[in-house]
Amino acid sequence: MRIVVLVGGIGGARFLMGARRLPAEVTAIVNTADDLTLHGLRVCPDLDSVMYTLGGGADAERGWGRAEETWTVSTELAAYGGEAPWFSLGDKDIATHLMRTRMLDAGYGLSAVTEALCDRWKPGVRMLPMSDDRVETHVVVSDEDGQRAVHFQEWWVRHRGDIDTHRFIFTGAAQAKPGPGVVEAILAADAVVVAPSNPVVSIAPILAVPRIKEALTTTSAPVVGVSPIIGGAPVRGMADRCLAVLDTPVTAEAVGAMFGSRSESGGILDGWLVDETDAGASVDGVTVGAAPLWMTDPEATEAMVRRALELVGVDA
Ligand code: GDP
Ligand code: FO1
Ligand code: CA
Repeated sequence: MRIVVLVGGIGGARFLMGARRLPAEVTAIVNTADDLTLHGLRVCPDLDSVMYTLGGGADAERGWGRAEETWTVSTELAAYGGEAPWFSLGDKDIATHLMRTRMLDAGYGLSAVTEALCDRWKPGVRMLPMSDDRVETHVVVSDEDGQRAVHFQEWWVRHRGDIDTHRFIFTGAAQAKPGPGVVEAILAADAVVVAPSNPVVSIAPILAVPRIKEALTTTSAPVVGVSPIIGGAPVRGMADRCLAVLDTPVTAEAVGAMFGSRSESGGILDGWLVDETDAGASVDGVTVGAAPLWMTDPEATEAMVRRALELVGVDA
């Protein structure tokens, strides 16, 4: 059994903690549009959240970066006035970015670099960046300085999304090729699952790579999504602020409709799993089911993955 899971960072990582318990080969296609270059280092927050979480090295409380982290480099940079004061890299984390940047500079693709980093972390799933090409989410905002585009991390971390926001742009996505193995994995899958990741800034950038979207619409595997919205709110993070930018209601039903029906509306879904609280939700052309969607531990999450697969007739 081959399962492909589309994921962002921490929500995606938690979901994979359950998915990897199934007797299946799991391939994660990971968002790379949060990535940035800082102090000359290439930083890939969603890839690292997944790799550290599945590898047992993540700071579970913070949701990003390493456990038992120290901040010496960051403090020293600040003493020079050279720190982006709203975005700090931990010392242990910096080693990852040094290794990644060194390999990228030597000419390896991000997928090859990720595979090499995973030799250490052994995440137990195959981790594929959505693309080896550079794709970055930029956000068009306005304030007293006028209208401009800022990097996603500046919008998310510095402004906490609390700024007049017009739209998200997935710079480079339209020209980006899927990463090596991505299309092949989708076409060879027995099921494709959209994790309960942020639909606007984690899943949408993956879908913005044209040949990934095309593979999702043409694969013979069913595609089932799991809602990150429970009872009208995201479980954590700022998906509500992101959805507001698109004028999309913060409901499981509206997010399902946003992804849309594969058979009827040029969307990607055959099935959509919502929390029991949201039972009764309906999405045109999509089979909607309800189950407990709180990822309290890997066992509960495994049960949730199984329910998602059952919804589209796949028995794991
Ligand atoms: P990020 O890239 O680190 O922001 O993480 P993701 O995009 O992968 O996931 C963020 C989303 O995970 C948020 O919108 C949350 O609502 C969702 N999420 C986190 N924990 C849970 C949970 O226990 N259940 C469900 N259904 N969604 C969750
Ligand atoms: N989030 C913060 O809120 N503040 C930070 O200083 C910060 C640093 C950081 C460094 C490396 C990394 O991989 C992630 C980091 N994050 C930080 C999290 C990240 O910006 C976002 O949560 C994600 O990109 C949203 O998925
Ligand atoms: Ca993310």
